[in-house]
Amino acid sequence: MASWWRRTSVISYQISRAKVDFRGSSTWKYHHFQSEYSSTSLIPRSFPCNNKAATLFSVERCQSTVAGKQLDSLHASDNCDDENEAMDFPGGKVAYNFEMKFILGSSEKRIPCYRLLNDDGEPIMNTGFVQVNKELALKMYSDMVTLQMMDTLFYEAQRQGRISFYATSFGEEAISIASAAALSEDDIILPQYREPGILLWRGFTLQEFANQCFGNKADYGKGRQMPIHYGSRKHNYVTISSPIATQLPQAVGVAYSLKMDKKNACAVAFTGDGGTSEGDFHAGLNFAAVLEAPVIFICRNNGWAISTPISEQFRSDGIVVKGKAYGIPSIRVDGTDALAVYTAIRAARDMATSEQTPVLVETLAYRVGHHSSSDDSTKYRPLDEIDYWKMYRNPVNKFRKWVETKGWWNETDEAEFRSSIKKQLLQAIQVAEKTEKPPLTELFRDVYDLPPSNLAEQQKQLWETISKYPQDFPSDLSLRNQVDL
Ligand SMILES: Cc1ncc(C[n+]2csc(CCOP(=O)(O)OP(=O)(O)O)c2C)c(N)n1
Ligand SMILES: [Mg+2]
Repeated sequence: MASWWRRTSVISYQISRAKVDFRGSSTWKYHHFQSEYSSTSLIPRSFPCNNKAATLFSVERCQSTVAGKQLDSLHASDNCDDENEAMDFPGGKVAYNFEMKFILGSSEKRIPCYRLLNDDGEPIMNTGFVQVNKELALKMYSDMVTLQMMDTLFYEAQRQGRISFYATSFGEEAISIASAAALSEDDIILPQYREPGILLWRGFTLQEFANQCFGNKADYGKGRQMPIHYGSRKHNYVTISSPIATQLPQAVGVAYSLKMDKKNACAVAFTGDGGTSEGDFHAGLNFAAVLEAPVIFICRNNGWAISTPISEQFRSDGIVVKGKAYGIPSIRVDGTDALAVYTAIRAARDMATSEQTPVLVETLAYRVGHHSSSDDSTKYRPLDEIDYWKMYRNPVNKFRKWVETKGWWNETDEAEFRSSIKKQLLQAIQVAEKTEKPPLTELFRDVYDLPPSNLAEQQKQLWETISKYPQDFPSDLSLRNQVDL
């Protein structure tokens, strides 16, 4: 083939692959490109080269990067077809088209949604899924019930003014619980905020949840975060940060680090549909694809970002199609179907770890609760829509029907379990509420090595205010351990 660069005979890629030791133990390969350009006028103006200049690109990457493969295929295409049929271009050959055709912004047929159970919890015939044994199924079911009950009681505690804020997972319980069941505990979770089910699955106790929400001295965040901003090093669960989508590019860094250390683990980043409108979502997916980072992006499409419906969020067919744009394998799953989520996340994890690739999973499950305790969703969406999802597409009821049909659970088990969890929750709330708040000095610690003068000034002002108006502050506020900043 007389390809574009061959015809000009001006660019020669010298690709040498050398084995190098990267950080001592692991053997890596890297591409070393040298491009030499002549001064011929046939070089397209846009091509970034200097006359006769030898430009050296040295890119250090794992052997199997997409860029490497693309360059290989570009080389291999030397021997093929007519230059009139296809353009050799960095990234691969592109066929010519003589009919002007715009790619449509949307297709009539939407990407289908993978599911295994129908709305009555009955398995759909002829669908294969990873077998879930009794022990696993019951842990999945009982954790979903626990999560639902925790949400109910903590939400009530917020309405009673005992905690300042809360957000429930109602309608989306299957997503976090079934994902957790499918993952390894070594996988590092970077949550958005509606995924406490993962922590619950991994053994974070009801007392630990309550301590965080009450911001007492047993809270690992020392009471400095809003309620529900959990984090646990022990459980590989990165502390939630309020700004939406910041966790997504961070997850790629985590995944890339796991890749460099050759760990059999992946990063798992959650986002909501609203989070996908942030630049961080796009930067994260693109970085992940290019770096072949083992990260699973799980987008909980629940139809709403507070009061913004998805019709005002994007005009694409949801989120799943965006994976393709970034070169990431993607799937859409029924988020109310615990078995489908479990099966899909198991497969996504296998791909991510064995093929070292990012994967995008879009789950569809309506946000049945209000956005948070600061929201009243009946102001912007119809009640019957909420009721429909609550009654007929309830992930917990659906999974219960399945475990009951299997003969693994019955009415008595249900009643006993709920009563036991309710007692544990009430106890956890009482203990957390009675536990002393962290010393106020903690407010000023852990951020700066040497605290700046404005922080010292703020601390001084706070002490003065509390001394002057003690009646306006909780009596258990501890000023002990006050330190000079
Ligand atoms: C960068 C940023 N912008 C705005 C907000 C305010 N905010 C908090 S939650 C939220 C909606 C997020 O919706 P979505 O990602 O769909 O998650 P969901 O609440 O539906 O689970 C917004 C806009 C924020 N926290 N951070
Ligand atoms: Mg949403």
